[in-house]
Amino acid sequence: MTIGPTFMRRSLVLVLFLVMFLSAEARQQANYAIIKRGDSIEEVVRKAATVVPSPRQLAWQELEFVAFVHFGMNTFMDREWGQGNEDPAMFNPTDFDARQWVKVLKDAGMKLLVLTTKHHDGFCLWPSEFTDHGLKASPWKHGAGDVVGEVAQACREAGLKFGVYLSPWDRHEKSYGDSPVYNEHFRNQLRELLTKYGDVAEVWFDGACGEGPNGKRQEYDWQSYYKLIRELQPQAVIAIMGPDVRWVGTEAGYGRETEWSVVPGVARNLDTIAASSQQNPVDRSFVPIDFMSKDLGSRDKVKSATSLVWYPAETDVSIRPGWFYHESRDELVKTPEKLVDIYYNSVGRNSVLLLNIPPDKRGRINDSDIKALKGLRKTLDLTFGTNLMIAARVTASNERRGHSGASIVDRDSRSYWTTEESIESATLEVRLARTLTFNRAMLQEEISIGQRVESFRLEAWTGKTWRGIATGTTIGYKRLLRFPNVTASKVRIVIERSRTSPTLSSFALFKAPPTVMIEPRGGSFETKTKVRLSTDTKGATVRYTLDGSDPTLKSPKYSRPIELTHSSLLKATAVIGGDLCAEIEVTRFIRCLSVKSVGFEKTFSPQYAGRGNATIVDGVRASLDLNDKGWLGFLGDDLIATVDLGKARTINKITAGFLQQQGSRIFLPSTVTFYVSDDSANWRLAGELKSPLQQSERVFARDFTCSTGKMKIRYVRVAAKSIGVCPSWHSGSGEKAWLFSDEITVE
Ligand code: FUL
Repeated sequence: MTIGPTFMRRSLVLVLFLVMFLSAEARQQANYAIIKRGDSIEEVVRKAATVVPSPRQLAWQELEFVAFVHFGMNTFMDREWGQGNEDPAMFNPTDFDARQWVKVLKDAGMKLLVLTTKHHDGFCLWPSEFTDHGLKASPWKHGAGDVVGEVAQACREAGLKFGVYLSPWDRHEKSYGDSPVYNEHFRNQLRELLTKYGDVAEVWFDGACGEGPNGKRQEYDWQSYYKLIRELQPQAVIAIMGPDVRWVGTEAGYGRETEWSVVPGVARNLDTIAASSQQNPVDRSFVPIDFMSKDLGSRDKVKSATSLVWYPAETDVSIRPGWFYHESRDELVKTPEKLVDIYYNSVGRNSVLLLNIPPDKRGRINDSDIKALKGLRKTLDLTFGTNLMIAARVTASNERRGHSGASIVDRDSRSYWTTEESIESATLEVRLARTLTFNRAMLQEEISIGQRVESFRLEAWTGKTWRGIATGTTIGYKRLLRFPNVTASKVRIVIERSRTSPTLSSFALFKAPPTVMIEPRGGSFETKTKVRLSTDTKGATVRYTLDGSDPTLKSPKYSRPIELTHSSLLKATAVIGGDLCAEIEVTRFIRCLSVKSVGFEKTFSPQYAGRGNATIVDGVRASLDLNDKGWLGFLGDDLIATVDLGKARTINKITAGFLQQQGSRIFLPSTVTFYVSDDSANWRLAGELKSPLQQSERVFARDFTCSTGKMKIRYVRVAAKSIGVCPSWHSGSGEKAWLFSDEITVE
C-alpha cells in the first residue's frame, strides 16, 4: 500500500488553493510542491527552495538529540525478536526506575524519549484493555504496573518530551492477518496510548509486516492510523512509516554528507520503506546493513520528481549491538569516542539523532551505558560550551534589508542573514575578537523558510591569503565540521551555490578538547621500544598509565619518551588547569619475537581480511568489534598458519587469539594445535589445547597459549580447528560457522 497518490491529490488541491487565494509570501509556506510536466530544472529547484517544514516537523528538528528506549519481553528473554508466545511471567524487573532513565537521558542532553510500548512480540507495557498479553498478566507489581505511565510521568516531571513506538507487526495477537479486525485493534491500542499519557511528541512505526495465524498477510490501514494521531495528538510527528520523519537509511549512526530535507514525494512511498526493513535480526547484527543512497534530494534527484515534500531524516542507532539489553554485550557498549563521531555524523549532518539506550533486567539503565553517555556529554560540553564568536563582526558581500550578516552571530535564533532576490552565491567575512585557535565549525540555515545551500566552503585568513579549512554541500538545520587546529583572526564562509537566496541563521567556531597522540600506534617489539606521547593543545600536559588502569591527575606526567621492556597497555589523557580534559587514548604493546612472514594453508574470507596476512602477527590486537579490521575470518574452514621467524630463535611460548560471538556465527576453535620446525618440512608437535563447544551469548576474545619450554626453532605452525557448521541449537543450524583469528605471538 502506498500513500503517494493520495498525498499527491491532496497536495494538488492544496497548492491550487494557495496559488489562487494567498499572497506570494504565504505561498512560500507550503510543506509540498507540485512539479508540473515541462517545468525547467531552474523552476523545479526554485520550487524545492519554497518547501518548508510543518510546525511539528520544525519543533521536532530542533530537539536534535533524542532517546530510543527498547524495553520489554525481549529484555527478559535475552532476545532481539520475540515469537509472541512468551510467558508474561517472565516480565519482572527487580528495580524498575523510570526516573533513573529520564535523569540519565536528560543529563546526556537528550530532549525526548521514545519508548517501545509494544514490540513485535505483542507484549504491551501498559495495561491495555484490548489484550491480556501485557503487564496485567505479569508478576511485576502484581499485575498492576504501567511502564508507559511511569515513563510518561517521569518525562513530564523532568521536562523531557515523550514518544511511543508501537509495532504494527504483532506476533501474539490472534486477529493479526484478519486485516480490518486487526486494524481496529491497532487503532484501539493507539487510542489508549494517545489519550491516557499526556502529550506525545513522536509516534514511531517500523515497516515489519508478516502473516497472521490465518496464513494471510496483514494489510495495515496507515491512513486511518495517521488520522487518529492527527486528531488526538496533532503536534506529534509520525516517523519512518509515516509522513513527517524519514529513516536516514542506515542503523549505523552515520547520516549523509549531502542531506536534503526536501525530497521527491516518492520517498514517502511506504512500500519502499517496508522493503528495506530487515527481516532477520541475526543477519542484521552480523553485517551492518547500509541502505544509504548517496543523496536523495540533489538537482539530479529532484529533476524528474512529480512532487516535492519536506521529509527530514532521523538517524536511529543503538548504543550497543542489538536494540535490547543483553548482559553478554556490556563490554560492547559504544565508546564515548564512537558516540561523538556518530553525533557529528548525524546531528552535524542535518538529521536528528535517535540513540537507543536499552534498560537492563532490573529496569534501570546499566552503568556501562551511563559511563559511555557521560563521556559523550563531557566531550560535547567541552567542545560546544565556549562559542568563540563573542564580539565577532560580520560583513556580507550581499544582504537583504533587515537580514544583515550580523544576524549569524547574534544571540537571536530567529534572526537570519539572506541575500537580495536572485543572488545565489555570497561571501560572509567574520572578523574574530582576536586571534583564536579553533577546530570545529557550526552552520545553520533558517529552515523555516526552506533548505537552500547546495555547496559552501570555509576559509581562514593566514595574514597573506585565504586558506581553505573545510568544504561542504548541504547545511540544512545544522552542519558541524571538524578540521585540524586553525589559528586565525578572520574566517570567511563562501556560499558557492544555493537554490534561490541562501540563508544562515547561525555560525560559530569552537575548539574541541585536546587529543593525545601515541607514537608508534602500538605493535610488537623484541626487547625494548620507545613511545612518544603528545597533545595538539598548547598548555596541556599528558598523564599516562601502563597497567591498564585509567589515568588520573596522580598518574605519571609525560616528560620524555617512555621505554617499554614488557608487554603493556598504555593509556594516556591530557590535563589542563588541573582537569582531565581529553578522551583516553589506549594502545597495546606486545613484547615478542619479530616475524619475517606468515602464510596460510586455507585463505581467509575477503569479507574479513583485516589488513591482509600480517594482521595476525603485527602486534596490534583486535577489539571485540568484528568489523575493526583486526580480525581474519575463515568461513567453515580451519586456520592453518605458518610463521617464519627468519632464523632459528630461542622460544618458550606461543599464543594464538580467537573471537567468540555466537550471535554472529563466530565460534572459538574446537582444538588449537601448535607445531614447531627447523626447516618447515619436518614438524614436531609442541602442544594441543581443546575447547569444548559451549552455548553462550557472551562476546569475548580468548588466547590459547602453549608453553613450549626453552627450544631453538625457526618455524611455528598454528592449526585451529573450526567447528565447521553452526550447531543444532543455533538459529543458523547447519550453515557454515566463522572462525575469527588474531593474534599469533611467539615469545
Ligand atoms: C526495527 C525492529 O525490527 C527492531 O527490533 C528495532 O525495534 C528497530 C528500531 O526497528 O524495525
